[in-house]
Amino acid sequence: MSIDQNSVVFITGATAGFGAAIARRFVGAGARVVATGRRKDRLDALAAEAPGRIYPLPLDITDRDAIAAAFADLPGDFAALDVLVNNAGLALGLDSAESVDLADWDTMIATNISGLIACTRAALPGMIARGKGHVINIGSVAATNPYAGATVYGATKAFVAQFTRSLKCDMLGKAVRTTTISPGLAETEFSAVRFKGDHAKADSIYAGAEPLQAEDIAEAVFWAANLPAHVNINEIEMMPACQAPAPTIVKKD
Ligand code: NDP
Ligand code: 8X3
Repeated sequence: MSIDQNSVVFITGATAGFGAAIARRFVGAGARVVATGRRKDRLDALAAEAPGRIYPLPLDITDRDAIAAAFADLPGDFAALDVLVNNAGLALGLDSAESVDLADWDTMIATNISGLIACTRAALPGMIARGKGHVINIGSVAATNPYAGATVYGATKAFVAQFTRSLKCDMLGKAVRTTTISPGLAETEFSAVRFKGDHAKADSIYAGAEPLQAEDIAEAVFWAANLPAHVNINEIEMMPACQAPAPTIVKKD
């Protein structure tokens, strides 16, 4: 469907990284955006960039009741959602499975899986009733490329990819498209979150590399959304040129 001034896009995690860039990309094409996330000051600052086009809506997607209320109470101009971008998510730590803090695993599952499915469930009935919609989920190359310390993070993203594929089956004949965008190394606040504010450690992830930027992911999301309604992009996997899929590993001696 073509994205224009009549389009409404709901984005989770629009306070930073991909989500903020995705919001700017859609607003740049004339769309109205519901920008959500927990940090209200960031949402307000984003909304000030395009008065009247961005509705700042504080939302913690681990809160089921808050999700239901958020989708039910959208103001008129922002209520008829054409696109839901399930972007909010995180990785916590790189600890080995036997010593990981279970609370970190729980938080990743609550956000990357439970939050994403609840937002999807909330958006679908309206999209189906209006005869158009698109659910775009942010996955990760970690879904298919395992690495040490990403047991649960990678598994949550594998869930996202399979959920998106299965959702397409449910949506056949209902005019709702589903897409997974699976990025690799991208420079955002992701690593600072993963390392719990240790910016030196976070910066070392990107040092000497030329990672993807949030705008690269935003462009892919926008492209998939802006294609004609009969075209469904199932999945886009994208990496920076300096990254390659992981080889299998063999431990010797
Ligand atoms: P950032 O840390 O820069 O942004 C993450 C966003 O998620 C923030 O806006 C944050 O908002 C939001 N968020 C986190 N938890 C919650 C919550 N409980 N409720 C609502 N919003 C929440 O990271 P990225 O932009 O890089 O990450 C975006 C997505 O992309 C994630 O799903 C991540 O897993 C995925 N990804 C990232 C890659 C990378 O290398 N950067 C690569 C592949 C995938 P707030 O804190 O204000 O709530
Ligand atoms: C984020 C990319 O490789 O750090 O999903 O897991 S990676």
